Amino acid sequence: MNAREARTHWFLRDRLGMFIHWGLYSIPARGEWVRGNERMSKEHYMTYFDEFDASRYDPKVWAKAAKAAGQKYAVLTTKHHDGFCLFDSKLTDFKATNTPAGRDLVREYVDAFRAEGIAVGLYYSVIDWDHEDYPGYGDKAHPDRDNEAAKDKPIDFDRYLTYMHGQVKELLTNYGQIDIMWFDFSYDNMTGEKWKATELVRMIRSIQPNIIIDNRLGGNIRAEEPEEYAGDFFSPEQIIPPGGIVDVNGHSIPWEACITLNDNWGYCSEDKNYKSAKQVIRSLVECVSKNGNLLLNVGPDAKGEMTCESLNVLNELGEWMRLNGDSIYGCGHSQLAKPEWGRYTQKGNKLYAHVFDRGIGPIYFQGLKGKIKKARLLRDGTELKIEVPWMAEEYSDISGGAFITLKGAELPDEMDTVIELELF
Ligand code: H79
Repeated sequence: MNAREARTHWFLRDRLGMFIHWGLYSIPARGEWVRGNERMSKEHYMTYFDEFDASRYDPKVWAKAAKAAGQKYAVLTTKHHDGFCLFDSKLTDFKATNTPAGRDLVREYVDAFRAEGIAVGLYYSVIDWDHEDYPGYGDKAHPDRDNEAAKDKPIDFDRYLTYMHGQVKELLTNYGQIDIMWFDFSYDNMTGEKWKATELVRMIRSIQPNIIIDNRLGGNIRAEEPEEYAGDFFSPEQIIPPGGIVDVNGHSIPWEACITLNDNWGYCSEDKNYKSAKQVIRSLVECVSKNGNLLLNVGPDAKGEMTCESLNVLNELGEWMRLNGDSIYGCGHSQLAKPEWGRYTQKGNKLYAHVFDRGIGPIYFQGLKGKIKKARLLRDGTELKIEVPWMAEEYSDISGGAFITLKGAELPDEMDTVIELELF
């Protein structure tokens, strides 16, 4: 087992995490890019700083919701692109401790999630629209991108890097063991050594030897010999990669799709385009069937509460996970071809058949004739019979396959009926 495999072992077993985007942008409630998208002035943005009170922020409630949903790890935006810090950084005044909230909100998050046994991840944006030494004018997304007044302002990017490295050091020194460092993100020439990424990653691993790091400092995690800063896992955003993620030799590498519940990461009061629990469950199954994880995002409101819509989805997800989690945790890709009625996940000799579309009649398992020792409904343990339907040989080629007949009471639940097959 190489070092990356050893570090990511728990992560690939746990499969499902909670992503949380929360910050000053939750007040205007038009998504986390509001300052950049609207080219908002610092002066205007400071009005949110002056009123941010986090009055209903209770991460113990978030942690309980995550736990009940079956989420085994979490990632919180400690600083997004706007540069505002939820933690008590000694290196800036632009932090939660100086708002009406008046406290270190990262500390409370770490304590609350750890208390529920949930692994703790920290999101940190290497992009920073607030720091005076981060390039603004001409940068494609920066609020000052076409602000003539910012055009000739000299910047000292090394000063920014010292700041950024210093904040990462604070985050990894002051809160005990941190399980995931989630950087966001490299683009164009802002990538790799532009961030002094090798130095950064060495510092991180010297403080937190077991931490896992995403692949967004740049580099090529899929290469034969990835850069030291290329990270431990690949992080596709808002997409489940069709063939999973493999390295240049075709071997699966750790990956995690980050997907938000509606169409924004940060709170957006008008965005009611939430995915259903059924979509979320099937997406999770899709990820696991390709050896991947799902990091599911919620955007709590300005006061710190998750939306009803999010909580409803998490509740339904949790109920399904409670009964069917055995087909997710510790599971991965099966060598069997994708079945026409759904997906497979597998853990050793336990094969999990996720029946999305049953239609009528028995379910057919290509290639499994004589190979199934026992079949049961995962949700309640009901034994299922393997039987050849009447006249089946005469109207289809069933060589090598097995049939399982479901009775009326065993009809699929709306989300995904899981059949556990114990193989010989
Ligand atoms: O935090 C969430 C998003 O806010 C953040 N990542 C997730 C987890 C994210 N924001 N944007 N993106 C990821 C991709 C955006 C890319 C673009 Fe651009 C922004 C394309 C054009 C503007 C920056 C400038 C990158 C390319 C040019």
